[in-house]
Amino acid sequence: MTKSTILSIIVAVGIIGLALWFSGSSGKGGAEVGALNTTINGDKQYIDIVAKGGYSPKVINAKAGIPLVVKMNTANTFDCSAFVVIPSINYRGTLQKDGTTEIPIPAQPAGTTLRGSCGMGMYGFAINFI
Ligand SMILES: [Cu+2]
Repeated sequence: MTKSTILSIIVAVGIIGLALWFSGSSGKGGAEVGALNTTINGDKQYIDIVAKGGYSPKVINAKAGIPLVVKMNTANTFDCSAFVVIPSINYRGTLQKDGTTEIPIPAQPAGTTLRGSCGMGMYGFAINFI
């Protein structure tokens, strides 16, 4: 082997090593998606919230840019958390007392937060689009 062949092998190994290192670190970046609380199914994402004496979870991380369906689950919910207001999408609705009411939310831009509350504003929840 000539010196230049050896040199080019060293350079090639170096480039491959760098490429692997970068793809490894971007893989870790991708794992941040695990911070999402929603379940993505097809071109929509879904989150279950329990509405009873407030909302649980109160803070949700959702994916920006795709529609979200909030599934509000109630079980003998007779308090005011059964009335949901999400001002920025003009949503006002009464949940069924027992069961699941779906609230469709159109795709939102990254870095925005959508806030919802009960009718009187004493119980709240927030959805961060990341
Ligand atoms: Cu209330």
